[in-house]
Amino acid sequence: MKLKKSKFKILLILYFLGFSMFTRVSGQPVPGKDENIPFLVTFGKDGKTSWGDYDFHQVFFFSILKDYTKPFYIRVFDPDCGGENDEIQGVFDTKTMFSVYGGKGVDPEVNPESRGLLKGLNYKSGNLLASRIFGNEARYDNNYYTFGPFNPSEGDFNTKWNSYMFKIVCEGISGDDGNLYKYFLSSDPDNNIPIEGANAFTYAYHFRMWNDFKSVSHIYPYIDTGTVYIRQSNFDWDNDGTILVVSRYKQGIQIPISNEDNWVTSNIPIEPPEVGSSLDFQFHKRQDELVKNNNVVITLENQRGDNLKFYSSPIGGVPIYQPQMRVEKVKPKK
Ligand SMILES: [Ca+2]
Ligand SMILES: [Ca+2]
Ligand SMILES: [Ca+2]
Repeated sequence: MKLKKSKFKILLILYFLGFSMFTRVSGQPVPGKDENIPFLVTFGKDGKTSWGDYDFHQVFFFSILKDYTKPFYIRVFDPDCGGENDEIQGVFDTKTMFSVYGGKGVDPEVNPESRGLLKGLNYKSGNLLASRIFGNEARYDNNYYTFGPFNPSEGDFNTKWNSYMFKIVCEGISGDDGNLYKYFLSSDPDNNIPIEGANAFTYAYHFRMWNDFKSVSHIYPYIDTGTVYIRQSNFDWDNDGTILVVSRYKQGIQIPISNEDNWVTSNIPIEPPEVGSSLDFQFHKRQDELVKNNNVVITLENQRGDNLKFYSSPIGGVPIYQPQMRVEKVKPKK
């Protein structure tokens, strides 16, 4: 009887663990809570690519479940380039434009050009809902600017995810400094109030590493059905320590890293237990010498050349390595 009770308890715990993993609400801050990334980064278009931004723009998507029908806001933290947080080159003379898009043409699953991966393609597809250019503005330094209100039905509806898609494009339209910023999807214009079931994702993650030895940053790509291997590309990693890939199945495989102003790519095999879950790309800083102000870009594609999404709130939760999966794999079939 006692055994039965404890078994039931374990099942109950497992059920709620699984349940909370899928309904957990933390996709609102970008970078996400589990990512431990200090800032997103976009340089003015006159910057040098050796400072860590190869295309001077960054595209992020927000998905909002159909059930949510109230207005929402996109809050940008430190949208200006000057004062605190930002990376100065000479003097602060950079202008950055943030633009919010909705409507047809936004959904990156239907319209690959919307992903913003290739120069010259129309990553500004969709209806422009709001836009603002920021220079060196003390008012928004270390502070929020709020876009909105937006109506969820102004988005591009995606049936598979039962969600409306929105897009925010950040462009360094002039100057050469690095604009560091963050986003928060909120139901309130003045506070960061998460929206249940919402998430954020990008296809080309441009971010800043911490300026300390101890902090490990993470990004969480989702492995969709049919993935056999993925091809990773990392840019301008400044030879800063190691990048490890961890999953339910992988204890931690080290991938080749870039140094200064170069891309390094490699293939990573995907095993069946990893499909339908997230991978954990871990960014460990080198320990002998502190690499400061390291900006880096990561993109992934599958064996068909289709790009993978990095979710701010990992789908299925943060993957934890489960050694028994390896044992099961090598067990001979009866
Ligand atoms: Ca400058
Ligand atoms: Ca900034
Ligand atoms: Ca760098």
